[in-house]
Amino acid sequence: MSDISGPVLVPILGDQLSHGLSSLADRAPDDTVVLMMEVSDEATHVRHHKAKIVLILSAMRHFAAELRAVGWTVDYVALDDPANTGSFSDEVARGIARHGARGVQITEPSEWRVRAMIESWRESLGVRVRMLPDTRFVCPLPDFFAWAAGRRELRMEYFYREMRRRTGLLMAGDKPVGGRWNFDAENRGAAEPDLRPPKLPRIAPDPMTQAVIGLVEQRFAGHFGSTAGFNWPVSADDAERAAQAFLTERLPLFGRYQDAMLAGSDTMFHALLSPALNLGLLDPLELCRRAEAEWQAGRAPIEAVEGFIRQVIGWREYIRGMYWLEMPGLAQANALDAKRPLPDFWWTGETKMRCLSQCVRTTRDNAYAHHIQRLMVLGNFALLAGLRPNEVADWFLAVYADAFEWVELPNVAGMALHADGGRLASKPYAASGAYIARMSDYCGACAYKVKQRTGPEACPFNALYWHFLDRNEGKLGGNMRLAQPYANWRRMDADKRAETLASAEAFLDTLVPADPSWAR
Ligand code: FAD
Ligand code: DLZ
Ligand code: SF4
Repeated sequence: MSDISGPVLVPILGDQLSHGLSSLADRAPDDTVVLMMEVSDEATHVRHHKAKIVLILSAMRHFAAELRAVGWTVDYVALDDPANTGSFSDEVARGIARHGARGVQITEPSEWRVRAMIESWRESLGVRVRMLPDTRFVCPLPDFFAWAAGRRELRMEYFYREMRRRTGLLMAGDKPVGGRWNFDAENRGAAEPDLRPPKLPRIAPDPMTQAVIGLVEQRFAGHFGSTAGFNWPVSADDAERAAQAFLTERLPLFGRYQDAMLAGSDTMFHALLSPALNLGLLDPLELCRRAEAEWQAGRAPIEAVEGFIRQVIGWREYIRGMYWLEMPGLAQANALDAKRPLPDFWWTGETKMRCLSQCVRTTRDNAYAHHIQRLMVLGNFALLAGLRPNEVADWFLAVYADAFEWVELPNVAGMALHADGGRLASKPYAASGAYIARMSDYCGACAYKVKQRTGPEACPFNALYWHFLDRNEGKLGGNMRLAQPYANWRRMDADKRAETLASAEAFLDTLVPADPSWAR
């Protein structure tokens, strides 16, 4: 504890850009210095997509300006400040010295790695460090742990019902409106080739964002991704416009086409609000109340609004709880013993598999792919091909504008790869090419034939699907939800099975491992 009587230093991290942040709530401007730090360590611990770095640095600069406008003193360390040390810990130490700060107050970080760093400050900094809960979620972590305690199965659906009761969203007394908790059955519309989802409103980069684009293009030139079409909200005002456009233009069809994929639309009817939510530019509960109001006003159907609210107060909150429940083990989890290195086309996009090349392309151009592209194309391929979970997780953490480990890792290791042994999902999301053919327009113009199972022209997903089941029979053969596919596999005659496995292996042999320096 220091005997200096200077101000309290309040570091605000790049995903804590909310005016109601707990670390500011009991502070007064005359006794507080806010510290914001652009540090190279955060951009390079995995080599983030250039547009993601632009988003975070520009949003930090906009937020600092807003804080100053309402009277806070903000000490802002820019990336190109010659004295910048490049790390949170060293910048906080420098900040304490600069201001003679008597203590540090910080909202708990969203990632385990950064929490461990902050806990070490208690020893290293020589001043009091107070860490406060992050109140920007619907479910406080202690409540999630209490919900999880003693349950054998931690299924999202039951957690979600608790969140509906807690928030009162789409509730009539203690019953769900419409008599059902979940309208997912109505949300499986396939892509119709002539579907034309509305274009997103253009958020033209202002001078502050343009300056950051210049800086990032120069400092992180070798990182993956393009900044050319940068269109992410970087302030609460931008995020409000983006939310309004979603609620009025895309929410009504969000549900029906939630699982659909079209080569001509990178966004479909999705919200593209995850970066703004994860940075703190939008409040998740308020957004859900506005979605509910669209249904109440008769402007959006129940299946769309319930589907959207389920993603936000169900999946998003549940994923966060699971991250803190399962860390640090989750980062090493590999229940299916997957050993194959990440193939190079995950970075280059150069593959004849059209579904995958489309997903890598939108990822490179937009730092975005929608949920089904992430889960059923990229994730499904990684699962079936047995890619190493830590390499897949590094890739997902690096390339998406919304990727922070708390939300990326449970989705990758748990939902997509089943690397957590089924803690999060009761069965792997494994699918053959037929699923992609049904839900997208990718297969028509693909070099591979989706109806063919074996041989050089066959869709690789088909043989890989059986290869996955066969090689994991010891671990998954007893899963009741896979009983039907395993029965089909065992019924197949021996020659056909051998031909299928050989075809999968011939394909796997063609994969060229990526240069690891893409990610780290
Ligand atoms: P929409 O489809 O419009 O959904 C609305 C909102 O619901 C999203 O903005 C998001 O906040 C929330 N949401 C939906 N599904 C999930 C989910 N599974 N987990 C958490 N929140 C959810 N989401 C991230 O925010 N960051 C990630 O790093 C991330 N990595 C993922 C990796 C994989 C392998 C998978 C399968 C999913 C991942 N997701 C991640 C979840 C989901 O794909 C994205 O939240 C979504 O695609 C964001 O786009 P959107 O705003 O258009 O979402
Ligand atoms: C992702 C990221 C990047 C690229 N850069 C910064 C930065 O310069 N300064 C900052 O405060 N935050 C950055 N972030 C987000 C942090 O990684 C994120 O806030 C922590 O990981 C949360 O625990
Ligand atoms: Fe993807 Fe197979 Fe369809 Fe090609 S045929 S787009 S590889 S699912």
